[in-house]
Amino acid sequence: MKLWHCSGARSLRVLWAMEEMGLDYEVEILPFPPRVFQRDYLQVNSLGTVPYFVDGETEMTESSGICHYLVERYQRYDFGLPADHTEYGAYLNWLYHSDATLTFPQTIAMRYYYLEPTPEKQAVADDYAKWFIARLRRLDHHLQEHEFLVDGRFTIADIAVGYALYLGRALKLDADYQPQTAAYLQRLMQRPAFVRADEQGEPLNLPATE
Ligand SMILES: N[C@@H](CCC(=O)N[C@@H](CS)C(=O)NCC(=O)O)C(=O)O
Repeated sequence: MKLWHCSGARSLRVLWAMEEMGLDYEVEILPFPPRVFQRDYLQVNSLGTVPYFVDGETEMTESSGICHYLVERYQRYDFGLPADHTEYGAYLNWLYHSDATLTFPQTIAMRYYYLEPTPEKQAVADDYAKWFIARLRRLDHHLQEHEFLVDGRFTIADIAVGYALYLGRALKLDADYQPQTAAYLQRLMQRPAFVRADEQGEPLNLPATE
């Protein structure tokens, strides 16, 4: 299997999952954003986004979906839940929540704070940054009573949601995290597989906003 990755980007979900599972993989690290700095990448993935993932005939572009694929395809329920598990619905909900609800407003904030900053767009970025923090409400509440998202153990749901918290930190939105949420992110970042995944490539270096 092969992953196309940019340091700090959503492809980190996949790299982290492959490291946790001890899978044999190949990784190609690209500059961010690749559609600007590595134009020929568009011939590999016409979207120009990362992750891009290939495993035999399978090719995928959705970070949380690829983590789910790895659990199912390789029967790695040590990192996921089977469909007959009582918390299966909650598990899928966190997986979808991670990108559709949490990372979506973050990427708009990132785009307008850092990649295409203009005075008018600053207000849009501020608005989406606030939206992201508001959308943490369900997670904040859950973490008051639980160490992990489902089944009392670490799964790919923690990878998918944990990455959104990690990106929020890179975007300097973490001052508004609740204490239990900040502590959860710290615990996740101490996992050896996260450290191995995160140290691949140059750190994502966002310019100062002021
Ligand atoms: N929903 C996709 C989104 C992929 C995506 O937009 N990735 C961003 C990096 S976090 C990207 O490649 N942006 C570069 C660009 O838009 O040119 C996923 O979860 O993987």
